[in-house]
Amino acid sequence: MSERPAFYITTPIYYVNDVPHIGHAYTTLACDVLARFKRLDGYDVMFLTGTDEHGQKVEKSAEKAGMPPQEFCDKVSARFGQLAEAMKFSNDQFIRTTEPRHRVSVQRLWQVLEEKGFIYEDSYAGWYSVRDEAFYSEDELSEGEGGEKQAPSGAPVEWVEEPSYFFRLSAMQDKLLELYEDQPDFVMPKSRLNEVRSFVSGGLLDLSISRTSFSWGVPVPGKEGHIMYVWIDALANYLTAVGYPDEESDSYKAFWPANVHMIGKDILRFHAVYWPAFLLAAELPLPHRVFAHGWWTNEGQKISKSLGNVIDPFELIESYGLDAVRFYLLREVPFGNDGDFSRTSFVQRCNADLANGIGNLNNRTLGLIVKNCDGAIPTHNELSSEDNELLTKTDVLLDEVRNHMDNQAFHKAFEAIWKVASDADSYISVEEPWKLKKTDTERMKTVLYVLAEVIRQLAILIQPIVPDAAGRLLDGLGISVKERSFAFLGADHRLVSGTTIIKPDVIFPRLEMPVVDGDTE
Ligand code: ME8
Repeated sequence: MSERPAFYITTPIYYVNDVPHIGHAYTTLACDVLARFKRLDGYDVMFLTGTDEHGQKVEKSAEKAGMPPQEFCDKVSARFGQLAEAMKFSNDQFIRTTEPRHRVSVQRLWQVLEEKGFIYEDSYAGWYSVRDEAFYSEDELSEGEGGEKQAPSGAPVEWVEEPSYFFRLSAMQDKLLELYEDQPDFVMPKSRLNEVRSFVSGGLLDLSISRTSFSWGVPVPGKEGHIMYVWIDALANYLTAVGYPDEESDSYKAFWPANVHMIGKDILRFHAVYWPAFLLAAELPLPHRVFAHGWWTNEGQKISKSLGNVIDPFELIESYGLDAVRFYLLREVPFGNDGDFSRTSFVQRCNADLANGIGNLNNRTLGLIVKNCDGAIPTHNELSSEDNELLTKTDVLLDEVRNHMDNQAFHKAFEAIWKVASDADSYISVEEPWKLKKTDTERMKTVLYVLAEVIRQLAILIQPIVPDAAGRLLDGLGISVKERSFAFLGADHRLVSGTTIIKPDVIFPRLEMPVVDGDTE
């Protein structure tokens, strides 16, 4: 087994009822940035994503597409695989709930819950939403515009009556409340923890965990006609991927329990109530954290297929380039809050922080080195207090960024990094190395050395966010691949004078403002 500390991070597994959109890309991107960050910081990372392929919603979508469910799942799941490639997600696994290993795992989990006395047979009579794949009690429903009943999410509900097995969720109330008390970081952000706590404090009903009115799911072991409720099936994917039910396997021992289950706020109850309840009942260790991020709207509107305003991540990458997409999504909105996607803010943000920011800094610095220092990292003379100040800010950046990343405060991590980039910009404006060529070449060399060193460290730090651009920056400075981990940050590893540099082509292209209806220009 690895000597390095382990870090296990998961995305929700996405329903294959529809093609991926920006919301799916967002969650997986957040995990990817964290996974890449942890790898560079010396961790043995397991980063899991995948697709949720059973249940009524998927069965109905397959029917609508006129395809057998498995064939339909194969087709849509492949599209999520393509998204992972296009976004350069570095996931270690892509799990599908129709895989045989998953059937073994979730059936075993069921048996354990049954052996421990948490499952009993009865029948369900109540409301169900296929879109949410969720049961709702009468008092959770509201009336839609036409007087029809609807779920809190706005999804339609239908009355269901069928034989069903139940999980004794009601018995878990106290244990769950204890969990939220003892492990206050179990649910983040804090506002979400309060939401969960108040839901659980209100009392829990037992949960229907098998269905009999359709057949697209994992069969309940030994109970003919019952398939598992899609959420017990789906949640168990996090265990399957690391080897459950083989609790002695290296990967289970290394990676379970998960460090972070990243989700959107829509599926908080499933992850922060049902999932720990299943695990507590099965006497399995609990994950350290469930982080529920906010919701994207598109130019102020809910993103939905019926409104025709779904943002296609493939199109965005095509239009703006991958680095810009990755940067914008995590920089624009404080992670955890809701966010509104707008092409204008996209272009403004990327031009200000990427093209004008780090891109311009690199362009100016390497341009001057090529022109005035024979294309090699210059030697520096004695450092001034301004030089030392900027270098020290850079040297201590990792600690601050790490702290933000450990709290999934991506926007704060980015802010800290870009603050140093902007300090470097102020430094170059004050020092004016282009003028020093004529007056003091030794000082010019020192200033350019300091700037190149700051760029080296910034480039190492932004690898998780904009991997392509960071790679080009580091190539330009002649930094070998093995010198790109965080172990090479700080004052112990400086740029080696004399290293040949290559001024790269544009690192962050300037983006065109979108043409808005009514614009005359
Ligand atoms: O819920 N803004 O799958 P799903 C931000 N299969 N994030 C969004 C978003 C938006 N507008 N739209 C979707 C399921 N997401 C289950 C999960 S896990 C054991 C099973 C993201 O395909 C966000 O992460 O409906 C949300 O939680 C997820 O997609 C829902 O994906």
